[in-house]
Amino acid sequence: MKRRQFLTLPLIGVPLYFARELSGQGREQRSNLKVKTPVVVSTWDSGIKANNAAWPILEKKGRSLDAVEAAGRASEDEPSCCVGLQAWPDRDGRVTLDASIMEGDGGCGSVSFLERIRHPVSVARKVMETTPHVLLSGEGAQAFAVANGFPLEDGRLSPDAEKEWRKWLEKSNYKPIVNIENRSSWPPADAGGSELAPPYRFDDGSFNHDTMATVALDSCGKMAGMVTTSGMAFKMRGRVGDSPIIGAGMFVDNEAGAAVSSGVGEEVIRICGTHTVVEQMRMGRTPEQACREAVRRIVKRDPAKARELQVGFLAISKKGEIGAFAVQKGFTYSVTNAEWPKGKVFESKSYF
Ligand code: SD4
Repeated sequence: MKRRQFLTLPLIGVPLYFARELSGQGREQRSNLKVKTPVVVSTWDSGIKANNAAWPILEKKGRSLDAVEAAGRASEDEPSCCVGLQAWPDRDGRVTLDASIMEGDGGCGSVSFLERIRHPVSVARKVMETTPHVLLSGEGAQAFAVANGFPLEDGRLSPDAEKEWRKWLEKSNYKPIVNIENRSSWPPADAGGSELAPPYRFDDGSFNHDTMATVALDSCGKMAGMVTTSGMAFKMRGRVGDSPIIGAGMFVDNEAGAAVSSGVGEEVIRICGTHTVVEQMRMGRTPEQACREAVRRIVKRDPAKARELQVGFLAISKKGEIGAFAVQKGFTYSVTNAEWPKGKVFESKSYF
């Protein structure tokens, strides 16, 4: 089942135990989960599949960097609303992808606004390993990918994405407002019902939307992380979220820990989300406490807005403790190691 379908099945008539699963409730919650290493941890229930691609590498004492890249590629191959070329597009009907990858020694690479390339996470790794830069974007990122042997795919939407985009178009009235940054009210009174930002929730109440992010700690004690996403569905063309921004959507430091985020990227960028989480762990906080502090900063900035959006942080300390915290209920993560070789899903605690 696709992630979006999983999150949006109608609740009427669904047995109670299943309804609880839909919101993520009913999953085990653990505050201080100390696990055997090596270990790989990914966002959401679908993280199990990502972990399945990473675990054989870690199990054979492979590198965390190879493991997280394999997790990203598996997610990018999987049809879903939210990752890879089959995902839902921007408001102009084009799929634009963001991805990043980082090692615990500070090596990192990312791509943003990348079109028609199937494996952005691998392009991000190429940026890291073969250029003096950290982030390549748009046409330049695409040209770099093609020059490095990544095939240029056709730009057609998947049938599911086409359907959802056309449905969204029926209601949206895309009319950018001049100087919107200077308006004090949100949405501006003269917006005339236009959709100024991607919807934080879809009509069925489910949140927009699910990034895949993975962190791994290998048998040498080295950490790596990756994030791969199509960003918020129906975003403004050119919009880039937190996922390719090092320290926002993902941050890794072997001396402290690693963290990733999923949710409304603008909120994460504003507080340098995952860098905040890792610095909190460096100061002695547990991963859950560190994630909670980042969430607290998001909620404090605008409590009313925070009620309407989702952000989840997931972190692992250098000691192999795992923790998460989210603005809303329903943020889950998948853990795979020798104890749970097929993976186990946990639910994070939340502010609301
Ligand atoms: C973004 N954080 O582009 C990403 C989107 C996302 O679940 O899903 N998150 O803002």
